Amino acid sequence: SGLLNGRNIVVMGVANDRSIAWAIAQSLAAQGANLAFTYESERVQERVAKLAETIPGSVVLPCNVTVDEDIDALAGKLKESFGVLHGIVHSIAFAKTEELEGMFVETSREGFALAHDISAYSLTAVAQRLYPLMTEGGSIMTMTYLGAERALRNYNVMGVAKAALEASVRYLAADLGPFNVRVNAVSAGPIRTLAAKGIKDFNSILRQVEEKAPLRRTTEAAEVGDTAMFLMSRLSRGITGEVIYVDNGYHIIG
Ligand code: 0WD
Repeated sequence: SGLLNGRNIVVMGVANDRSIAWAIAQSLAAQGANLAFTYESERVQERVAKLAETIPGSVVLPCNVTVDEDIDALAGKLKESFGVLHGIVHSIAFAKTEELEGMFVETSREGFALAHDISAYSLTAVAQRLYPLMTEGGSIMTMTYLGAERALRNYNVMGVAKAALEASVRYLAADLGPFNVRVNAVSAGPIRTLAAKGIKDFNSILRQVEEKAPLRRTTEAAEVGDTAMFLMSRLSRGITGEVIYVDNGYHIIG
C-alpha cells in the first residue's frame, strides 16, 4: 500500500515529460496520491492533459501564477474536486533568456520584476490561497538551485529570485507551522529540461558536476521525485523551512 494513499496533491509546473514536476508526479502517483495538474496557458494545455491521462483519476486545471484570479479559481476547483488538500508541488520559474547570460549588473527593472514575480512571489500567492484547504495539515514544496547562494555564471537574476524563494520558504514555514502545514524547498543539481535550455553553457555545467560531485554523476529528475515524495509524506513530518539538496553532493565540494 502507498505512503500517499488518500492524499490530494496539486502539481504545478509540468510543461512536458522532461519537467521535474512530471518526475515528481510519477513518484507521488506510485505511492497512491490523488493528483491535480495545473498548466500555465493554452500553449501547454494539450501536452499536460495527454500526460495526465497516463495517471488515472488525475485532474487538469488552468493556472497562470501571475494572475491572482487564476489562483483564486484554482482554489475553488480544488475544493470542488478534492474537498481537502494535503500537498502543493510548486515547480515553476521564469526569466527572459537575455537576463540569463552576460553580466548580472545589466539586469533590467522589468526583467528583475518578472523573474521575481513568477519564480519567487508565486509560491506565496499560491500558498496564501490554498493553505485554507489544508484542514488536515499539509506539505508545500518548491524547487530551487545553488545559484541562490553562490554567484554562478549566467544564472544571474534567477539566482536572486531563488534566494527570495528560499527566504519565502522560511517565512511561510513560520506562518503556516501552527496550522500543521510544512513548507520546504528541494535544491536540485542541474537537469536537462526546457527551463535549462535558457541557461547558457549548460553542457559544461553538467560536465563539471560529473567531475566534482561526490557521487560522480548528474542529478536525475527521478531522484528529485523521490525526495519530493518523502516531503509530501508523513515520513518528513518533522521537517519544515528547510532546503534539501538533491545534487549528488555537488554543493559540499569547494
Ligand atoms: O536544472 C534544472 N532543470 C533545475 C531546475 C535545477 C534546480 C531547480 N530547477 C527548478 C526550476 O528553476 C523551476 O523552479 O525546477 C523548477 C522546474 O523547472 P524544470 O522542470 O527544469 O523546467 P520546465 O519543464 O520548463 O518547467 C518550468 C515550468 C514552465 O515551463 P516553460 O518552459 O513552459 O516556461 O514552469 C511553468 C511552465 O510550465 N511556468 C508557469 N506556470 C504557471 N504560470 C509560469 C506561469 N506564469 N511560467 C512558467
